[in-house]
Amino acid sequence: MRGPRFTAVLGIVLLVGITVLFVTGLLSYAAYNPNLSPVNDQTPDKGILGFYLFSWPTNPYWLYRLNQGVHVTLGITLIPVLLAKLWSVVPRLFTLPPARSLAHALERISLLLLVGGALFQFTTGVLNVQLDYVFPGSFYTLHFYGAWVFFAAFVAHVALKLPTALRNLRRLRAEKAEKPENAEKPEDSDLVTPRPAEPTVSRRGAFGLVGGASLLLFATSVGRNFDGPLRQTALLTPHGGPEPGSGPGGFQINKTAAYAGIDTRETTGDTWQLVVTGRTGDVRLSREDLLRLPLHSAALPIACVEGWSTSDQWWRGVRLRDLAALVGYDDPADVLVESLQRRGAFRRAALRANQVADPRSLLALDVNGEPLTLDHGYPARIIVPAAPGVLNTKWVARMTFGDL
Ligand SMILES: Nc1nc2c(c(=O)[nH]1)N[C@H]1C(S)=C(S)[C@@H](COP(=O)(O)O)O[C@H]1N2
Ligand SMILES: [Mo]
Repeated sequence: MRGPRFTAVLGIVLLVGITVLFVTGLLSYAAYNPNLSPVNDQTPDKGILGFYLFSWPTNPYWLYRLNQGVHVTLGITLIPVLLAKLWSVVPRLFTLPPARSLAHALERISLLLLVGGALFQFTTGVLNVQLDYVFPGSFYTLHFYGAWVFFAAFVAHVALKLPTALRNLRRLRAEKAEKPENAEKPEDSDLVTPRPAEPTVSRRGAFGLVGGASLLLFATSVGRNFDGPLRQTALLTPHGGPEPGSGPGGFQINKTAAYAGIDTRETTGDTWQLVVTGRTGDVRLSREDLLRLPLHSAALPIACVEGWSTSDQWWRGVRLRDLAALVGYDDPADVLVESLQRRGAFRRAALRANQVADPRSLLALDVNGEPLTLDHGYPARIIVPAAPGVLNTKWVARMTFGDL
């Protein structure tokens, strides 16, 4: 069963899959506005690795939901393929002599980065999806640098191996066409175990096992991208947070107010005030004041880096560009949004001018026809089309417009 055909097929699946993971991963990184220093940037020393960064667009409004859904769901689905591929090449690990030439030695060292990188990326990714922040340092930093190391080794590996994989597949197909009985003959390759035990499963059976395992993982995680009964099918990747319940606020809650340490006394009518700062100084607004400004609605999802997202929710509130205009920015300006929250990672986030300018970008006061629930950010939260959930700051206390 172990042999060039098995390895080549799995390798080509991974070639396509990992390339998609890398591209969606880089896009996800760009979506965080990591150039809006210092708040959004966890990797200030990225140097040329940030060469491709661009202003993340606000169209189509489901862009991040799709990108991150593909990144996380595909990553989970590829786990059995990755493990099977590693298993299929285990004999290579023990080839003697360990290095036949300098080129061979370099190739084997690159495998360390390739295999180590793959295990590192898949492990940190899965842990993040499961909210298990057991690793030292920021997930963001580890997964970003890990991706570059892994992908560099991956590119080198593909350049070295793709011709062999394609040649093997072509040769095997030709042999099978000539003499069908050859298809079941042992193949001649150092991937083949010299003294194999009696096979207990056919190669087709092995592909079925890998594909079936992938399908099972897919079916038990894709539901994270939807609300309602579909979400219940995400058995393997529960969010672990509180059940959002039903009603207008009945969609996924990331961090509850209690978890974020929000003091409810600070959110009440007489205490809470939004401070908006800009060219013309400070403006203070109560929730009542905000409700008297022109209100607009937008149907937008929340889409988290962890790969879960909600369907579109109806948000109503004040346009960010109207708030910018209140403090002297009729032209687009960036904004730093700060929460009431005092501790924790997501208490502030910066948005770019193009995000502020979009008429659907709101400081939301209501959702689905009711005032925001405390867990969804009452008295006011940010909602921006196509942006990652982490930029949608909850329990907003202060907004500072200007060039960031
Ligand atoms: N103040 C504050 N805002 C926050 C967060 C937070 O922990 N604190 N979490 C962010 C993240 S990571 C996401 S995905 C969304 C989730 O919004 P929801 O809980 O309403 O679904 O809120 C964002 N806003
Ligand atoms: Mo998130």
